[in-house]
Amino acid sequence: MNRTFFAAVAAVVLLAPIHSIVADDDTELSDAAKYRETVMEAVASSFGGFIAVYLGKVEPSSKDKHLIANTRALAISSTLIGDLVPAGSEGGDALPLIWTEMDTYQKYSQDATAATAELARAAESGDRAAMGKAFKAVGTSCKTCHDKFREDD
Ligand code: ASC
Repeated sequence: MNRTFFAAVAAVVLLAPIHSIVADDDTELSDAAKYRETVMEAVASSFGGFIAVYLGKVEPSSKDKHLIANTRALAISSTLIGDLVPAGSEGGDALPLIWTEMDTYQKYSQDATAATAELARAAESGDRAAMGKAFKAVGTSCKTCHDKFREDD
């Protein structure tokens, strides 16, 4: 295998995960729907990062730093949820009900903003019990909205 070919294969392999997030395989989706998925992936990733550290599945050298950074990222990306459903962005896993019950969607998005901000505050305080309580509230917020507005997996 010559060097250029090897470099080309390596580039494809390394870039594949980024491509799968930025450009959905479903070419029917509008850019706005793809953007919704990109932001929701960021929300899920930072929540997942917090959970992995909080539950001790990983033990980074500075545990507090990871709890704080993941929950700050989560709180920031969650502030975008209310803006992810403009007219014309229907599709993907988002159920059409969002656009007929927009007030409820917006209320849930505000709940997510509040719950994730509380989790970030709990992480910054270092209080494990407060983190546990806020963690549950964030999970409930995700689930409440998904049960009503997201297509079942
Ligand atoms: C996640 C994720 C969700 C929520 C949900 C909580 O990490 O991707 O959709 O948590 O499972 O109930």
